[in-house]
Amino acid sequence: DEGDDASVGIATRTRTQTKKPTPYRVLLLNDDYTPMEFVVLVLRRFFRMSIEDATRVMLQVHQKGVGVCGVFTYEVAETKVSQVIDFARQNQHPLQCTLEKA
Ligand code: TYC
Repeated sequence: DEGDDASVGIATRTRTQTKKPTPYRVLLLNDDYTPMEFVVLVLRRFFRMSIEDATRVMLQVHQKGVGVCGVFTYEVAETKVSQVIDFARQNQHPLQCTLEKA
């Protein structure tokens, strides 16, 4: 009867959805010195964009000051930011990249 180990159940709840990670936007920032073609190369190399998409995002950053490269998990977003900044530094460009909660 109730109280015996054999007859006392354990309450459980089933979650239908698995937990989704918080998305983060990777942003590219404008500056006066980085060549436009280098920014397009960065968008193609690290964000796998077509020439058309890369050119559109580069021009948006150039005109508005900031643009979205993509949305990723925190870990992936952080890696992209580091890769872009390292690559820009290696090429003596001041290009800056950052992330924000989407
Ligand atoms: N403003 C730069 C120029 O006129 C081009 C540029 C675009 C730089 C986007 C950075 O994230 C950037 N050469």
